[in-house]
Amino acid sequence: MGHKVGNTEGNSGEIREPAIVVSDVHLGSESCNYKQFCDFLVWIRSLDGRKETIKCEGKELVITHPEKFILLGDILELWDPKDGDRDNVVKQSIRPFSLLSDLRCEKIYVIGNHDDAIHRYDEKIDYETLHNDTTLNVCNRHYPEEKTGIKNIKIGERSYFFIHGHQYDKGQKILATVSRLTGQRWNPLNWFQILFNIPFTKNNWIINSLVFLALVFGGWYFWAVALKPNFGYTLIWAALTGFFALSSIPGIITKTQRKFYDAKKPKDKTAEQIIEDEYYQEQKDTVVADVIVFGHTHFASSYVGKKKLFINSGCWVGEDSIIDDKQRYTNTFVYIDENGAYILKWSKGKIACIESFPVSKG
Ligand SMILES: [Mn+2]
Repeated sequence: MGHKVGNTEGNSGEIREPAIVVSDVHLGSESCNYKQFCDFLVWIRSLDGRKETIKCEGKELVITHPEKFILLGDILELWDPKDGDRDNVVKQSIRPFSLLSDLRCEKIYVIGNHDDAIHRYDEKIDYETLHNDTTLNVCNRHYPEEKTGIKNIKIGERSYFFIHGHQYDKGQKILATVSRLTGQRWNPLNWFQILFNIPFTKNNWIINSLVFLALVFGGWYFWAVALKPNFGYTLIWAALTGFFALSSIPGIITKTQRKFYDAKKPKDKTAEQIIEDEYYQEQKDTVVADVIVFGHTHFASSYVGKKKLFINSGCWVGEDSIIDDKQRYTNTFVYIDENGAYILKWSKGKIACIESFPVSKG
């Protein structure tokens, strides 16, 4: 095993063995490539004590077991799970997390926007020791975290910084601003999502919405015509109406929110588009690293600019497709060793090289 991060003298954490990065698995969502992701984890486990050599842009790449496995955000789909039901997230998480915990390496879970609901675990899970003496660390916004005093992770000659990437996204600005002003995470859709996942609401939201409407309109009739204004009845009517409003409206919103997200998300943008289309604000960037690895846009790609190399780790949802004349691959991951970084694709047990960023020698 290589060196452990925790070097308090320098500003870099350093590792000697590779790191593997995945993002945007969206476990529990409609289009998550759950089975392929599990197979991929089994393959990583099989690298223990074994090497796999592939061809990457004319050169040989020797893949070995990682020292760090970085989950770079949106691993869980807590905003828009299949059928709005968070039980689907639990169902699709048991196997991946059991495979993950078995891996003989350090696991870093960086929280994205779709799994922001678990941000409290940032403080609760800090280098938690698992059954095989490896550690799990949950990071709120990026890795490494500020509180460690470590600015970046050095692998070979390059320094790396890992961030989910919604920080570069205009569409996420309003949420971030309100959260900063109120001092608490603000996400109205998440609030409705949680209310929807109360079993009584989840199972009966349609009938509840009919009861709600009947109470609203029936209430007017009884109040004005049949009973005449009466404080006691009005109070009961108001309480019942409120209860059924809370038991139906979250269902209606949860079931229609996908349209809202689809219209708003900057999905499928390349690293270049995200960095150059004003998403990325240079003056606010205080990251000290040669390479920024991020996800969020579901487009495995790279960009050199702003004196940095940006690598997008892609996603594990949907199929390979052509977007704006560019080939977009899914089921991708970033492999980093002392010789450079690589965007690779997992495809039925075969590893394909999408792009490579070797450290220039000499
Ligand atoms: Mn995201």
